[in-house]
Amino acid sequence: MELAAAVDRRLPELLPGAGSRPERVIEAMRYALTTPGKRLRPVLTLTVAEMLGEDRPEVLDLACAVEMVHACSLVLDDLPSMDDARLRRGRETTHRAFGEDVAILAAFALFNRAYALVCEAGMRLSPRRYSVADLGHHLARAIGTEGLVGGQALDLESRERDLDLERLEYIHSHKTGALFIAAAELGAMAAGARRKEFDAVSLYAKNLGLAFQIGDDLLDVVGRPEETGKDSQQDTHKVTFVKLLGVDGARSLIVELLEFAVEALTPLGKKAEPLRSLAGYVRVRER
Ligand code: GRG
Repeated sequence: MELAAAVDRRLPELLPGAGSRPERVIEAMRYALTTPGKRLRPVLTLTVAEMLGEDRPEVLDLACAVEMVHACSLVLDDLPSMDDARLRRGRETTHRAFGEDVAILAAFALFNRAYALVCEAGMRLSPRRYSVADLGHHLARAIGTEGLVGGQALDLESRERDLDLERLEYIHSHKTGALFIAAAELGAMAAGARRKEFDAVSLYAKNLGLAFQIGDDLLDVVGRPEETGKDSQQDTHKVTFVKLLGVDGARSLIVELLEFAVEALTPLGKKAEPLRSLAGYVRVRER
């Protein structure tokens, strides 16, 4: 995909140059960030902005900031005290390659680079209707206790006996959905979206993100490590939609959520076609 390739090209340019200090941390940042991933969240930011008429290069930096937050969350998620994962994107996880101390520092360095980028790109874009503070605030809210951290915390403390739909939806829509929503909203804000446009892409992203995470649970059971780049059956001790609804039930729920996502785009008409295609991709993905 062309937009994902643009993200891949830009990401390494946004990190401190070779030879800068602290070398090992910067090397770990580069490792965590530039190992090939699907780049779905930054593609979402770019697609939304482009759909609403904003395609200046600064949007690419905003999108890369979203990918940096995602990369940070993966490094933290993989740590021994969290998921204790061995493989990510087909390679050793960052803490296994660099040590836990360096991995934690690299995660927080990526996190802070992301906020700096949002400020830099936001100031240059200076979008109609939204301030740089709006951009930073939306991203911050998506990550903290009302977002990724909140979802991850409940995920970690949940046991099989806690398996219920309401709790699962809370976990998934926070630990994964929140960054999808922020990615789409940042694209909308960069383009100076009107209320109706903003709400439509936000609702679309909410359903897309939830469908995507259920797909992730499904791939943990039925996916092939050569495709997913991760070990299978990592979630056996966790509460997942697949455990609650079975493989077929989880598949049906993905289809239903993607239909909701596409329905949310109705007010945007034909111009939302690229977002409909993105939903189609999430439906059939195998990695
Ligand atoms: C402070 C940013 C921050 C986070 C702290 C660790 C944590 C809280 C949250 C974990 C969130 C997390 C990793 C959720 C799982 C999301 C998910 C489905 C990841 C896989 O995404 P893909 O498939 O991966 O898009 P690629 O490798 O393609 O980028």
